[in-house]
Amino acid sequence: MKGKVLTLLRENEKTFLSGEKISQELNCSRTAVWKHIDALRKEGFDIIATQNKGYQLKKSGTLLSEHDLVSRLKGNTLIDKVVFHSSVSSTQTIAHQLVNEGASEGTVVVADEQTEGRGRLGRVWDSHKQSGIWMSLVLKPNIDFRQAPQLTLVAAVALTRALRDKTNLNVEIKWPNDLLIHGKKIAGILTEMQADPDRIQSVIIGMGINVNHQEFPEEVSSIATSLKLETGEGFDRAEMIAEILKEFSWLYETYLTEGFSLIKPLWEAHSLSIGKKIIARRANDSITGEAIGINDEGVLLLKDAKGQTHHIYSADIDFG
Ligand code: BTX
Repeated sequence: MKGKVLTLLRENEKTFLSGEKISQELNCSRTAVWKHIDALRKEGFDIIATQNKGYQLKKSGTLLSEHDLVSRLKGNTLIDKVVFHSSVSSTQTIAHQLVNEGASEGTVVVADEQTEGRGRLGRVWDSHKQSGIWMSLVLKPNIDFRQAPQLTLVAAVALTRALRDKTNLNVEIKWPNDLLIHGKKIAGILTEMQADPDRIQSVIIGMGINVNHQEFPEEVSSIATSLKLETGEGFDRAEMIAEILKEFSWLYETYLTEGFSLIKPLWEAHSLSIGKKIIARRANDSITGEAIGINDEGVLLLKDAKGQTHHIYSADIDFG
């Protein structure tokens, strides 16, 4: 009910809504309306009340809340359930647990803080409270498990488009899972899979975006940036999440119906790696060469000095 009150206020942001109107719309008492307004204010929503006019939402709260997210994601055809925690070890861990308990496609786990946020290969992902977007999305695509890494690229396109749209910043994709602004990391994607021998059970797409950070811990301060550091402005994280998931939703649907070939040009349009001399560091070796593109499977193609083309399925990339 609190979420519904919030939705109504948001839908009427430019006017006042009387307590009576809200109570009629939601079929509850005016006292109940007042209680929900009070609870929303405690969550950080700036709701003004004027006698004879009613309530008006001034601006969204700086705190993330489940009600706010539910209200923003209403209408997103992919999102089935929103699970919000103020603090968790990792949204990936929670998403895996939820899948084991039967969570459906479109379950999204969002946290204000992660105490054990992780990147690839067990690396640490700094996930301070009240600054970033830390979320994991459960997918159950009917695809071959070898195609699952393509979903990282779909997510990279969605994130890039959403961040560019909301900030006008030149966000670029560094294959396969980093988003950079002016060469510094603004976001990372972690794709994890649960699979039986013959089929994918679920793919969990973890996205970490640095939004309102003023500073970073020493370990990452030279390589990381945030939207606030780049623009001088703070951003509403719930609004940003809604935009990212809106982009992801249609791109994912396009991917499932049309295949990766339609996603590929969108990815290439924002790629920082293509045409650059790079060093691909794999588990057991490194290859230096020019990144000449990705193929229809999303695999990076690297041409070495001898003109031989290597297929890079997984690696860390440094620019040479
Ligand atoms: P990655 O392995 O490509 O990058 C990890 C590296 O990035 C770290 O070793 C560190 O150098 C640097 N780093 C750590 N924290 C940050 C940060 N906040 N900003 C920029 N650079 C940083 C990238 O892995 C994938 C990250 C996915 C994070 C999401 S958050 C929601 C979900 N839950 C979870 O535990 N992980 C994912």
